[in-house]
Order: sequence, then structure tokens, then C-alpha cells
Amino acid sequence: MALTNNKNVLAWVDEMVALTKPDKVVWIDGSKEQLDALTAEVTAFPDGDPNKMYELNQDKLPGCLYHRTLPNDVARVEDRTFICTSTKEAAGPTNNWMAPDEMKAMLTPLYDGVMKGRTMYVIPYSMGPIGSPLAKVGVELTDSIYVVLNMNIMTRMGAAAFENLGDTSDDFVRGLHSKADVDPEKRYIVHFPEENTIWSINSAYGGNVLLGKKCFALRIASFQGKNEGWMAEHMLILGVQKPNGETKYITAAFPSACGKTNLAMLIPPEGYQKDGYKVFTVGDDIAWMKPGKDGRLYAINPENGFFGVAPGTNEKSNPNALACTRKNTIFTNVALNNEDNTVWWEKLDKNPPVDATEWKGAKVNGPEFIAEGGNLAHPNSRFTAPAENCPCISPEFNNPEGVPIDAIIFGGRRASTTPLVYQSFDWTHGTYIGSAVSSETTAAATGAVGVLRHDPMAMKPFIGYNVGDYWAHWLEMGEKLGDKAPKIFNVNWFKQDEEGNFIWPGFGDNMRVLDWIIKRCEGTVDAEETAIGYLPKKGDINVEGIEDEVTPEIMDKLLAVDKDLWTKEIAEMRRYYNDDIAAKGGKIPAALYAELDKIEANLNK
Ligand code: GTP
Ligand code: SPV
Ligand code: MN
Repeated sequence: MALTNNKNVLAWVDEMVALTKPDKVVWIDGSKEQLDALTAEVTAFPDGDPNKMYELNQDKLPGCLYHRTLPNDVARVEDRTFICTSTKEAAGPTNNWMAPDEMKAMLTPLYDGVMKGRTMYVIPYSMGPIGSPLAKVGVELTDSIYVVLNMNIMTRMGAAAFENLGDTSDDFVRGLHSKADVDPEKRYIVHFPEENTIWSINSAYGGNVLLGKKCFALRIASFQGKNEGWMAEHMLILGVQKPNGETKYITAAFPSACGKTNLAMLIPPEGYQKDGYKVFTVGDDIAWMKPGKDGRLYAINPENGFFGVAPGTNEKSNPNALACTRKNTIFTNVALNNEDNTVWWEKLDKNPPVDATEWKGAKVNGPEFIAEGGNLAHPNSRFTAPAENCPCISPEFNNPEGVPIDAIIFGGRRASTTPLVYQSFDWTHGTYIGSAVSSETTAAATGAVGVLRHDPMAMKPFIGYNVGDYWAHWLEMGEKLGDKAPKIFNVNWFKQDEEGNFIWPGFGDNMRVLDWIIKRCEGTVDAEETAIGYLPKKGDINVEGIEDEVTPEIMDKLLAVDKDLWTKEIAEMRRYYNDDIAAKGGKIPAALYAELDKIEANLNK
């Protein structure tokens, strides 16, 4: 039964049913009975069916399910992701583009009758707390139960999502997904920002198919934000509660698999805990931000769960994330421990299961398999966990108004050049720093791993329009916020020594850097003015308890601004602006070129 009287929703669903021709249409109301029935159905699929999900040990992992996607379908496919605006210029140099009509003409035959013999699920969902002035409604049509069960965790899914839409509004995002034959040659992740529409076909993996996430909450939403005066960013949101009870909120943009989930759930070092510091998680991947009534910038997390990287998550690195995954969680492409029907991934602990199933589904001897250089879990294997499971979830998580942001952090994986932390001179310089984010690539997207690439604002794969206009929008937001704008910082947890070891301990110890950032926001600590920005003065990063590891010599390395490396960095930025952006149709704001000139001049002083 249709869950809404909204004419536009009904007309569009009818049209898509006529196109894809499912045997059956099921509206997802979000009720427990319905979800239980779908779980029973999907776990009863025969072994070997690529759509099958498995029930895990219900004593140790109650409510948890396991799924493997096809080996050719384990990450986002950026080369097959398109922004179809009416002009190529509107999509800009960071996106693949095709004219909307041309794209539809190509994809329509692929969708024609694709759901014959299948059920179409109609998923209403809200990105953001239902009723929040910052929230938005989406509807995803899919032929995958895996998608329904994941969307139930990642969004506020079900009938309630339609509550605020009314009968005539057209303000919802239309998402059409079919796994089709999961054919990598016919895989397309396509956005029509001018029509609030997403078409995804021939994938069954995370970021390609959970259309509320990267497709809506970043690509479509960034386009909406530009037109409506707000921002959609690839950022975590955390709150640091100080000993006096006051909480400071910080957002941070790092590229995929570069530490957002980890920072969002950070547990402060012992000394900070004793002093009464606490960290609360508001979000781990996406922030929607808009100026509030008081003129400050407020952020909500549009999601309702975490789609987190499993490998590397353990009791020491991120106990909060691990705790999130102990119930009602879906694991994708991790390894199975057949001894007790639980899950395992690299660095979970030092005991890979002897009786293991690796992520492609082969039964193997875990320790031997690893000794031969295999990965038991795929490096981009993920958990889908409800936010409510998080031991440090913020009391403001469901606050419809969001939380006021004091600081914005950019960062990436940089083996050299970029210091542990520095502060921008002002918002414009901070926008420049965001535009200059580059990072060594990870397994979160298909392609080579470990290659340095530009990833402005950690949004390269997610900006739904021309990157030059996106930077201009950042500058406009700064003007609007004026002296109430958050302060902007850059961090690098990934600096290495000559042997390739990380020289900063990272994880919980990143609190020491947050501490300096907060003090800078409050104006309670001085800084060293350098060519590239404000750096901590000697002794101002608290290393109490880690003095053996982070000696004064190491700290000097962490905070070094090497003139030669930075001269190269600036030259590369000029090349990037000129050749990769301006020459390819990106209009770079003059103010950003001016920042580049200024830093170059500073370095030559
Ligand atoms: P997406 O979900 O893809 O957007 O990624 P994310 O930014 O949330 O990344 P996540 O926190 O899951 O971290 C991914 C990888 O970075 C894991 O392998 C972590 O172990 C590693 N990592 C996170 N924080 C740190 C840190 O402070 N230091 C070091 N050395 N590694 C870190
Ligand atoms: C990322 O790649 O940045 C993710 C995972 O957060 S996905 O949802 O697959 O995009
Ligand atoms: Mn992400």
C-alpha cells in the first residue's frame, strides 16, 4: 500500500514501475514485522546466491547479519559516476559529465524490464532528524533487500519520513537503484542535480547503492546547498566536553578511509580523562551546515548510522566503533570465523581464525592465508551500525537545530610536507587550504592505492557541480558568517620517518591536537606565525604520557615547515589550479589565487 498521498511521489513511482516492470511493489513502512520478514527472506536464499545474507552468532552478535558482494563490486566506482547537468560547464572539471537526455537514452534500455521476476521496494527516508529544518526527504526504489536493511540503519526510514512532505511538495530526491546483473561494464552511478534524481545500476555495494549517502547527502545536497545557502560536506562532527562542562563542536574533512570515524569516536588519553574531558560523536562522515538564528554555523549529521571501515578497527584503535558493531549490525566483505560464526578482519586482534572464510567466500586456514600475503577481509570491508549503539553518541545527535561549530579541520594522508597541525590566517586562507587538500589514495574507491592525488575539501568524488563554483560558495559562506565563522585548521596524522613508520601515535592521542585547536578558538594559546599559517609554539602540544614516543626531536619533525618541500607544494598547487581546474572549465575565485601568491611570497621572504 502506498504510504503517501503526495502526487509527485506517486506519479514518479508509477513511472519507474512502468519502466522496470517488477512483479511486485512493496512500500517499506519501517515496521519491525516487515523488516523481520525481509531478514527471514534474505537469509533463506540458497548458498551461492550473490544476494544472500547470513545470520551471525545470535548470542555473541544479536541482530547481526553478514553479506559478501561480488569481487568486482567492493568500492565506489568514480570513473563510472556522472553528474548530468544541462551544460558540461556546470558539472566542471572534477566530474564525469553527459547531457541528461543522452544519459537517459543510454540507461533507459538497461532499466527497461530490469525488475521482471523481482520485487521493487519503495523506501521513504529522511536525511536528518524528521522535522528538522535542515532535514530532507528521499525515496529510493530498489530491487535489493540488502539495500533496504542497510537504509534502515543509515537513515530514518519508513512511513514517518513522509510526514513533513505533504501532498503536493516536490522537494524530495528520487533515487532509482537496480542491481540488474551486477555487470561492471554496465555499472553507472548517475546524478541529475537539476531534477533531484539519482540513477544507479549494476552495483550492489555501499556508496554506489545506499543512495541517501554519497549520492544524495553529498552530490545532490552540495548542489542544493549552493542554491539554498548551506553546505553539504564530507565531514565528521564531534563535541569535546571540557572539564567545566562546556562543549565545543568541531567538524573535520578527511578523504575516504583517512580517519573520520576514528576521530569522531576518539577516547581521550588518560590525563585528559582525569581532567574531565569527554568526546561525543555527532557524525562520522557527512555534515550539513547552515547559519543559525544567532549567525553562527550549525551542523547536523544527516545519517542515522555508521558505514565504517572494518579493517584496523579494534579494542585499542577505536573501542567505541567496535562497540557499535556488537548488535543489529550488517557486515559486508569481512571474513567469517567459522569456529563460532562471528566476524574477523585485519588488525581486529592477533588471532585470525584457523577455520575462516575469506571475503570472496573461500574456506581457508586464516593464519596460513595471511602468511601467504592474503587479506582475509577486503581492505574496504565495512560495518553498517546504528548510531544509537555508539557509547559516546552525542546527546545532541537528534537535535533538529544541529550543533554550533567552532572549528573546521581539513586533513589527508601525507607522508611528508604537511605538519601535524596548523591554523589558517582567516576563512579565505582556510578555503584555500581546503582546496589544497591532497592525500594518498585508499581502498575506498577502485583504482591504485597510495598515490598522491588532489582531493579538495575531501570532496573531489562528491561535489555535485563545478568545483570553482563550490570554492566560490565556500567564500560566500565565509562572508555571510563574518566574525562568527568557525576557525579553519589543517592536520596530518600520517607523517612518516625514513623507514615509513608513522611518527605521530594518532587515534586517541589526536585529542592533544584538538586541545590546541580549541585553545586557539578561545584565544587562550599563542601561536607561531609562519609562511603557511599559525603553528603551535614549542611545548604547546601536550605530550604528557607519550614523551618517550614523541620526543622533542620528533615534535620538531612533526611541526616542521620545510621551505623546499613547501616551495614544491605551492608550485604543484599552481599547476593544479591552472592545468587541472582553470584550463578544464573551473572558474577559480581570484581570492584563492591571491592566497597562493601570498604564501609563495611568504616562502620567498
Ligand atoms: P570513510 O568511511 O571511507 O569516509 O573513511 P573514514 O575517514 O571514516 O576513515 P576511518 O576512520 O575508518 O579510518 C580508516 C583508516 O585510517 C583505518 O585503517 C585507520 O586505522 C586509519 N587511521 C585512522 N585514524 C588514524 C590515526 O590517527 N593515525 C593513523 N596512523 N591511522 C589512522
Ligand atoms: C567513503 O568512501 O568515503 C565512504 C564509504 O564513506 S561509501 O559509502 O562507500 O562511499
Ligand atoms: Mn566517506
